[in-house]
Amino acid sequence: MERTLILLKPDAVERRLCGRILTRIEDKGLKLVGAKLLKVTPELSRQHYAEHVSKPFYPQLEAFITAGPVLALCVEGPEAVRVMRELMGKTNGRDSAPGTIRGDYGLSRQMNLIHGSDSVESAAREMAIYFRPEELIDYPLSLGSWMFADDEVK
Ligand code: IDP
Ligand code: MG
Repeated sequence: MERTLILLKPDAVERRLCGRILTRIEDKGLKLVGAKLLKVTPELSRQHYAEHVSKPFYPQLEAFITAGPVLALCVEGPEAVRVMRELMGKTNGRDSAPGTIRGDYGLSRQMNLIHGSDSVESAAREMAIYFRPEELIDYPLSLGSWMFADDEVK
């Protein structure tokens, strides 16, 4: 079972798309284990986007991600990291397939609504940035046994 860090970015909050995006995550069968509305500070942005800090587009990215609140989520499921990246679509909304979140709701490379960790290692690093361990809730879903068979989870 995997967990991944999701951010519904300031454009998603501003455009009031959080409910629709969350519905897609729930509909897929992923389980919500953490949720928090917060404002990303420049320092938090540099920590989160460490791999991009030296890139030419970083100042614009920081201005965007700190411009309003984000909804930080931690979701759990089999191969949750890859499953979420596929639900999200490609980075640029113009290149994302219809049916994906970025493909259905946007046209932008920067204002692409949602962040999802790109590997299990990134997920662990990013979850620790946004959530204290006690803010991630372990609980069984009563219909969990109807979502996938036991032998499908590594
Ligand atoms: P990802 O979110 O699909 O993993 P990354 O390449 O890791 O994409 O970029 C992180 C975020 O930085 C993107 O989601 C997008 O908001 C922003 N971004 C990426 N490339 C550019 C760019 O060339 N100009 C402006 N913003 C960008
Ligand atoms: Mg990335």
